Amino acid sequence: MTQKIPTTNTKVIDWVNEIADLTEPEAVYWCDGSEAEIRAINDLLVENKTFIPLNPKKRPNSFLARSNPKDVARVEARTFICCRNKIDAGPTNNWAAPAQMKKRLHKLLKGCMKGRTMYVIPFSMGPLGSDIAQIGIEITDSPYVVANMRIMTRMGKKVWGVLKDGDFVKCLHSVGSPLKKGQKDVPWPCNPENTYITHFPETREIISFGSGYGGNALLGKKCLALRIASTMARDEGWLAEHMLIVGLENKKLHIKTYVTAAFPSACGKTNLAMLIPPKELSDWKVSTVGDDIAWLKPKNGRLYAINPEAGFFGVAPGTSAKTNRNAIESCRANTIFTNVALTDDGDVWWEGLTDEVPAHLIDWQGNDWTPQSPTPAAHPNSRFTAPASQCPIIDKDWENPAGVPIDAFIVGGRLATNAPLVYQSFNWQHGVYLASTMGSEKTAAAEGTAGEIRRDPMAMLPFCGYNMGDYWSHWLKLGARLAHKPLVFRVNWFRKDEQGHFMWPGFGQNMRVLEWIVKRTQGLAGATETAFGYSPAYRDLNWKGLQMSEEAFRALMHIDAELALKDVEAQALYYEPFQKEKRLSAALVSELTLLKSRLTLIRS
Ligand code: TSX
Ligand code: MN
Repeated sequence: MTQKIPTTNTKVIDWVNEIADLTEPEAVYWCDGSEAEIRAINDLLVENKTFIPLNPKKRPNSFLARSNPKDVARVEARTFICCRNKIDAGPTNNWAAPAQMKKRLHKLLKGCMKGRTMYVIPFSMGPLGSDIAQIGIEITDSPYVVANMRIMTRMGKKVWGVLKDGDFVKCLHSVGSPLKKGQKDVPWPCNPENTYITHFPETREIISFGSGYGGNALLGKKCLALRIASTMARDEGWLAEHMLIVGLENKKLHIKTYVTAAFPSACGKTNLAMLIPPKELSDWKVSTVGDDIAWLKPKNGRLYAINPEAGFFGVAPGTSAKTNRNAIESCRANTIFTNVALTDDGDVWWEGLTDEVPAHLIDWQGNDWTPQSPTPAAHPNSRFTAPASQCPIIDKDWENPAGVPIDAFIVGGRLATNAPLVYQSFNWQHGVYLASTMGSEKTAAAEGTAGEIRRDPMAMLPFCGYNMGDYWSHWLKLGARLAHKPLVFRVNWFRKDEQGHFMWPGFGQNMRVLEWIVKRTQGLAGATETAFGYSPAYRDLNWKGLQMSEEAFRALMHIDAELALKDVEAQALYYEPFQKEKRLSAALVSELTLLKSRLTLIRS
């Protein structure tokens, strides 16, 4: 079938021709985003055994994919920022010189799509035509990527009308597994030995080779919307952040505000984005704008945020009707599941989905599984790809091209000791300091000493496309110029007592913390000055329907000055590489000095 080329943009046409000449695919297909197209792609994936159709009575129009066991997650060791000067990638990124990396990739890409179809996917990150949105074009030899990109982005022919003869982010992806004449394909082609996830921020290009999984392959997400977009945002004066966006409304109080939140992995970000308040707090309505990425632009002295994505690529294990009913509803149909288990009646299952474990399953590697099996049925990083529009509490303005106004930034981590439930920064500068030092405790002994904090500044450690020190300076400068700065809050749902029990019930009960945060933005809630920031007193939180004594709350909020001073020393060490490179703002050094003096004054 010969297609009419759907664009007159010569930059697109020249690039597509150049890549086709280099990679030598059997055919080139321009995606239009139509229903007929996705039906044909799904049929092809079923025929290739990449997709197993699920029971249409249980899970309409949904599919299960099983990846190669060597291709199950993002590969940070193989992820590169390729800018001219190494120092501009900073001490937290892998760096390669652009010309050298291009040379290496050129060798790998030569003929790499032989025997495959090359798909051209036009997509918009953000509502089509929004002035906060960006257009990308992904070239890929993976139909699985096409099916996922159709859920995760606004994909299809409408993009050409918005792009016209404008610029776009070039996203080139190959599974790196060419087929010889007559060679039978495998369900999950990939090339783990030669995987490279590379970013060229100066020319706004992404080249990804060898992996078909998640952020390695769906290039609109981590590669474009975070790594490339963060450098665009630095250059153009906005923010591209690894944050959920949530609407919080209380009709009785005549409040509707939006907040964003950054957390490292395994803190329940998607759960917070879709939180269901306990019944005693049912005058609050929570609505989801996004669960992973926020693009924020200043306008009239305020920050307005859009969710650049159109779907959820959520971690399946641990997601249940109890922990996140809205996520479960979101993937009831029209969903791609990757690396979860298959039930005997053609549905999906994963650890934590139900209290009762099925007596028999097919595990993520296609093997028989019973509750006695030594390995999990679903891979710990197994995923659902579901349309955001299917979320029961999706915000009415989630596709508003103007974005939603943001009143607060929440940052947090997973800390067992000496990290209070919630506190507010003294000001913007102090808030940037709090976000720059956030992180989670290392758990496995293999990853270092338990109790040690793995810093994940703004949850951007693997996703910032430039020097992290410069990124902090960008935050400081951008906020300083805002007339209406979002308030910054640090939270921790994971404090444990001496017996190792969680001290805070978490989940829906976090609404009490969100209520205090929203009321702070409106000047409606009290706080007390502590060494860490402004903290709620017992009387400042709404306790209706939750039994927690003042004593228990005090323990949850307690600051041990001695332990905190040890952490100040650790933070100074953590800042050192940025300081050596002269990329650390004096403002952050000052914040550390001020915290140290506050703690010294209260040390007994
Ligand atoms: O997602 C979580 N959130 C945020 C919810 C909006 N999780 C799940 C772990 C991360 C994937 C949590 N786990 C949270 C939380 O607030 N808190 C905890 C810790 C915890 C676990 C179990 C209980 C309490 C706290 N169980 C009981 O209290 C009975
Ligand atoms: Mn994420």
